[in-house]
Order: sequence, then structure tokens, then C-alpha cells
Amino acid sequence: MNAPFPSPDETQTKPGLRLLIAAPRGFCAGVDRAIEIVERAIEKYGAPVYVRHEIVHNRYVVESLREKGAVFVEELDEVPDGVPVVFSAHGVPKSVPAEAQARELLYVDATCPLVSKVHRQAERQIEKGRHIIFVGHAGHPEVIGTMGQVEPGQMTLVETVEDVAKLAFDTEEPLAYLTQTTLSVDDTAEIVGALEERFPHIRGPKAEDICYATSNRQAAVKQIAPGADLVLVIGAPNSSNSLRLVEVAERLGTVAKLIQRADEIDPAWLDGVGTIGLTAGASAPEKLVREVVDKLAEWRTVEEDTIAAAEENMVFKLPRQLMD
Ligand code: 0CN
Ligand code: SF4
Repeated sequence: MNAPFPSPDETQTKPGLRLLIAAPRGFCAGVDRAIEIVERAIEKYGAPVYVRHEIVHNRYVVESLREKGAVFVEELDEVPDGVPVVFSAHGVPKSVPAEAQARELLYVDATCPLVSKVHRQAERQIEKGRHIIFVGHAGHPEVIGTMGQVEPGQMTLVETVEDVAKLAFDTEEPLAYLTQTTLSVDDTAEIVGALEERFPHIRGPKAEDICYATSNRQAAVKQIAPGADLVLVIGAPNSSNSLRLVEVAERLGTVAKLIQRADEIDPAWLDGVGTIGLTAGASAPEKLVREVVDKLAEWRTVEEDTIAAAEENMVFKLPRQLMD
């Protein structure tokens, strides 16, 4: 039998492409836990299990859980009576569990323990009589959840250094600041610096509220971006921590693109590109990283290097109600 004709790929060697893969990248302990909570809730209570808001900001994760029996809604009033509901990793205002209790709904809270820690700090500062300045992005579910831990008027949101300049508080007023967990480490340092300058007595958290996963992923991008012609960040447009990774690369002067899946890569992006930096936000599965590497390997001869900025071994316990 004659040998088949060689494919075009075999007749010409593909040009090389160096891939600098960031570590850590992808799933954090809070995301792992939140996904496991939904899976275990479906096993324990049976489908459907409702989930208030995307459990984490990733379409692939949401679709996979939907196939297993999860139903995603935005608000509790979309959950029928008598059906279990999980609250997303980003946290919820106090009114949400209160309403669930009033309706006698069985609920499981998948709020990341590091977000819950900020919630408790907010309560404590209010008990001490301080007004809270919260640094975060307006409209993000974590911001809505954290601001909803206190009464309206007890917490003021600032997004920028300019917002700090506009604050109308007296220098002597008792104030504290807290932050969203997924902010830019560099921007937050500037905003906190501006707060401390205007309000020298302002109290801050003992350890910063930006979580370990957010800061480690940003640190890793800082290591790969300077040596890359293009940085690809796998993550969703509504994923705060993923958007911050794009910004970190761009601020180092490297073109950066946020992609949800490999099929969003435009081959024209690779023109004149010899090195690509690759990372994934805290809600993006490793499977999608491999999918991107495989896609790039269709066009180029890929050489992979992992660049590690930190080691992670954080694991969070599941809620007790799902342990048995
Ligand atoms: O992308 P995520 O679901 O959420 P944000 O980065 O938008 O906050 O990642 C998990 C983080 C949390 C909570
Ligand atoms: Fe928790 Fe940080 Fe992960 Fe958000 S990004 S779920 S705060 S560990």
C-alpha cells in the first residue's frame, strides 16, 4: 500500500515559539472549595441544586456544573421553595442568608474563607465605632457582598486615588479601610498610601486583604511579561483577578490578551512573536491552559518553560454540612 501524502505540516517545519508558563496560575484554594461544594451538594441533596451567581467567574466551570445538575440564577427569588441553594465564592450581603432562612431554604455558603475574613473585619470595625473606607470595584459581587455586611452609610467605596481626594471626612474622624481580595497589588498600595496621607489615624487590616492567590499570580506575571512579546491570560471578562493579570503585563509594556478559550486566539496575534507568556486567573481550569498550548502547537513548534514565582499549598475545609 502506498504511504499517504504528507500533510502540509510534515513538509515544512513550523517556526519555533517559546512559551513562558507562569506558576502559580489557575485555580486557587477558594475556587477548588467552591466547585467541590456544588458537586458535593448535588451528590448529597440530588439535582437540581441552585447556585446564586456564577459559582466562580468561568463559563467552562459553570457549564460543567450545569451538566451535573446545577442551576445558576442571579437572585434568591429565582430559587423555588424547597430546593437547596449554594452562594458563590464571591460572598453575599447579609440580607441573602437572612432571606434564605426566612424562606426555610437549605443553603450552603461557598464564600471563600478569605472573603469571609474581610466580612468579619468589617463587622469588628463597625463595633469599634469606625466608618469603613472600602477599596474595590463598584458593582463587583464581592464588593456588593462585603458592603452588605454593614448598614447602609457605614461603608464608603473608593476605586481610585482620585476618589480618596474627594472624601469629605474630617482628619480626626475614626476610620478604617478594608479591600476587595482580587485587586491590583500596586494600585492598592497607592490608594492605601493616599488614604494614610489624608487620614493619618486610619486603621488597616493586620494582614492585607488582597489574597495570596491574587498576589502570587500578579508576581508570576511580573516575572514572565518582560521577556515575552505577548502575554495570554486565560480568564473571563467579569473575573476581577484575571483582568488584573492583563493590566500587570500591559504596565510592563507587553501586549496582553484576555481569552476564555483557545479558539479566541487570532493567529495574526502571533505575527513577529517569538515568546508568549501564558497564565490563567484563579477561576480558570488547568484544562484550558493545556487547550491553549495545544492550539499554539498547531501553528508553531512549542518549547515550554515554567517560571515559578511562589509555591502554593493552601487548602480550605469544606462546610461541615457537606463533610459526611
Ligand atoms: O474570577 P473569580 O471567580 O472572581 P473575581 O476575581 O472576579 O473576584 O475568581 C475567584 C475569586 C474569588 C472570590
Ligand atoms: Fe479566595 Fe483569593 Fe481564590 Fe478569591 S481568588 S476565591 S479570595 S483564594
